[in-house]
Amino acid sequence: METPSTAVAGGSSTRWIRASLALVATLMLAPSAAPAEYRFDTLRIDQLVARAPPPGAKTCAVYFTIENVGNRTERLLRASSPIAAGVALHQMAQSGGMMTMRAVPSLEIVPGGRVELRPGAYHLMLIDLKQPLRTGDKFPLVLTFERLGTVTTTVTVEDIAASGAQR
Ligand SMILES: [Cu+2]
Repeated sequence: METPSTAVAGGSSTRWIRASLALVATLMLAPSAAPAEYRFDTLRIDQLVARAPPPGAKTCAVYFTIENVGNRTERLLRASSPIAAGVALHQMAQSGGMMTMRAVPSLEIVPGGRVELRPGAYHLMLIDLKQPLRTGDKFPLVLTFERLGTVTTTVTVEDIAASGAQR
């Protein structure tokens, strides 16, 4: 089977199960310093980082970018991680001069589009962390897309400065 590189264009017919396995294999060979970058069929997912939570915190924000190089709209439907009881998709927004956070049912990535999950905007939020997270730690994050199915990624914990009311 073809070994998808994390940065190079792959065949659009790659089945998601095989892609997931190959991505895991690729990841283990990747240098440990840089955040992982994934090519998942017609999606590019990169800069997967989590903000190091303060000691005792039970939540943790996760950021990354998704680019859709295909010609059909894709949606991120849900996410999960073995280190948290749940993972929610949130959006920060200005409301009456205050930053508020609200749950979003799904995240749409249009053809040719690029969505950034970043401080002050969209993010995934790990809820009820089962273990403390420190800068440099890595953990699995499973992303489920409407068309392509499920991909397992690895998130690196970084010391990211807070922005707005983001916790
Ligand atoms: Cu949040």
